[in-house]
Amino acid sequence: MGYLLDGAWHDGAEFAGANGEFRRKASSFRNWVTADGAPGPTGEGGFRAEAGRYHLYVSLACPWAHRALIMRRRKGLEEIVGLSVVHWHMAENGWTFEEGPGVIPDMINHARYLREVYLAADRNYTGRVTVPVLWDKERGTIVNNESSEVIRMFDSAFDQAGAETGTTYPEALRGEIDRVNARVYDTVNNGVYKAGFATRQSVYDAEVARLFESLDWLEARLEGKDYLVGDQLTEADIRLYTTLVRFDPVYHGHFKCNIRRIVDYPNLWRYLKALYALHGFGDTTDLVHIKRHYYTSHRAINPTGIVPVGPDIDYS
Ligand SMILES: N[C@@H](CCC(=O)N[C@@H](CS)C(=O)NCC(=O)O)C(=O)O
Repeated sequence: MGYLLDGAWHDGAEFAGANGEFRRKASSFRNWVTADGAPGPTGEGGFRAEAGRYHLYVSLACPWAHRALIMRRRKGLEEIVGLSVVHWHMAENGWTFEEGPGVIPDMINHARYLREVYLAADRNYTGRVTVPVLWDKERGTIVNNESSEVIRMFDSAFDQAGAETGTTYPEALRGEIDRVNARVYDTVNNGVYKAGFATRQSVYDAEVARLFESLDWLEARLEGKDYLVGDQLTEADIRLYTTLVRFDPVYHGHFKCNIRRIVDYPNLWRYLKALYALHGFGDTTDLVHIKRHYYTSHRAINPTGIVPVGPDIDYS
């Protein structure tokens, strides 16, 4: 755990704000790969979608990076966008490429620590060194390190560069997808972190209450339905999936989100199992990296680093 300040690495975590709440800092590289290289919604242009030009850095443990991994597989981008996978253990040096099962070393920047990739893009970088990272081999820089934007690029920018067609962000459903995403992001995807890293009882109590209100709302929403928005798989499902699949194995115990488990919700459990079975979902879910990462990396909330054996869950 640590961060870069003017290009220098500092060990230590500043999770809590003054009131004991967890604050997630905004991502800092916000350019977009587009079909023709025109600027996207933010940042500068010059990042045209091309096979072989871009490289994705992920952790298999991280729910934000997992979104990008699902989209990369589902859009048939595995031959088009390269991949490196960090080691699950994030300690005093942040994410590393230490050898281990499932780790894919960095053959692009030959980094030992992920921070070297950030420094290759900006040698005076200040901020957290997070995954996912989308790297441009041609310009030698980070295009974007915000997962919600990386999945939008993967969804459409590469369609003429050899990707599978089909979108998870169809025009007619965008308003509804955005509304669902907003609540799910704040109270579920990030909600589990806000509960887990709270350092005051009242903050934890409030965040857990908000999280379970949203899970109850999702449970009702999925009654008689296979997907969150419309009757097709959308980005909203991908964004919810990566939190749901980590919930019972990690967030329920490690982050103390334990009013109910996902298996206790008939609709959410049916929905989670159905998504798990789809191409790109279960086959990108690595419960070994997931459990080891959380339980061994967050020593402030699990000082022994012991990884629990259970729960015994069969997602298939
Ligand atoms: N807003 C970012 C968040 C990414 C993020 O926080 N990733 C975590 C792993 S789950 C990370 O790399 N944390 C390292 C750190 O904060 O030092 C996104 O969605 O892409």
